[in-house]
Amino acid sequence: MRIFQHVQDLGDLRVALAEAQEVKRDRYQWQHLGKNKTALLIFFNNSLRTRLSTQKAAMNLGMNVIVLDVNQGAWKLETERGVIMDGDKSEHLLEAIPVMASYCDLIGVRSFARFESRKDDYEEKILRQFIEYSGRPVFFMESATVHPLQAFADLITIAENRPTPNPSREGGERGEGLLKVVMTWAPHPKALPQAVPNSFAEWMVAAAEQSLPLGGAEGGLDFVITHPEGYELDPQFVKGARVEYDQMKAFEGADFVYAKNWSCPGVTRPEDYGKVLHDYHSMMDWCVSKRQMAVTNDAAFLHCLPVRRNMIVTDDVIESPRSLVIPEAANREISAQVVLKRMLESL
Ligand code: SN0
Repeated sequence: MRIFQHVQDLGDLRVALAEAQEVKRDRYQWQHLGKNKTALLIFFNNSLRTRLSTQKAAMNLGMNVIVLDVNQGAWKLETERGVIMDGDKSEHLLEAIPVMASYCDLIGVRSFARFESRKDDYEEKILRQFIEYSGRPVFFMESATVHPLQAFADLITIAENRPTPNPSREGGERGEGLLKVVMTWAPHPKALPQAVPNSFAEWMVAAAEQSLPLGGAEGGLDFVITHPEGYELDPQFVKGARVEYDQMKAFEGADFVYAKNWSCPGVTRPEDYGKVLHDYHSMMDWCVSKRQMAVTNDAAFLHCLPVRRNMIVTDDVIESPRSLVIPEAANREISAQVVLKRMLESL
């Protein structure tokens, strides 16, 4: 694997999930693979889980790791070609990328949406330059539009925690024994990227398309997205996934609830790209609480973290035994290790 950006880069998800379980069985069995190989992790934005879990995954594989926080001590980087560099940026990405690449074998990059231009963000202007000018395999550690290491960890967590099939789950109101996964928008005071919901949708749609046996009696997946009007996600990620604007209706019978805030994707009104469309005080009904969880099928709760309590989710729901946020975060080490392992294998 030379690029890890989209679900397709991983190929057959059954194989990938089996590989994740093999990593869990003994995560130190490939120490030879990473010997004398170096992973460079570059962060243009803050990180806790991505930084630690990816570093741990690389160490599990016997790799050396270099972490660079671009904003803490590196030269400020210019990313636009053609500008006269008389401002605060001392170095151009076009020199920095090949230099950084010369010290490593694999590169991971975190660079969030900048919300200056929808086109630049959705064309992945920064990550494209790393792919083009580094000559190294590049994995996305949350880019402007995707967060695939998170979505892979989410899929692993869902597969591990799906309700065990039993005869009473089949047919009837549960449809064909489908596993119901609901992704809900929730309020937040700041404008957040769409990377996490884009990838989660992309991976759930792929899991449904590949008929992963996640439901009862080996049934598939019923994926529903719920959000206020105006927050429609880009069709390249949601494909034909069902959107239900009534949050309570969407939650009915859910087995998993995935909460996340995102700013306006600018699909219907490009001029609103990256905006918070309503004052969050008027949207607090969308905060996931016992009220919505009561109509689910005793759903498990997922969130990528960091999460703002009592904005996205109430204390009691995130602290309940049905909250999987900690095992979900722990699976970030596993998803990263599968990806790094595949990249090492194809060096
Ligand atoms: C990021 C996001 O894409 O939503 C990273 C999630 C993995 N989240 C934030 O930036 C949260 C910032 C905040 O102040 O709550």
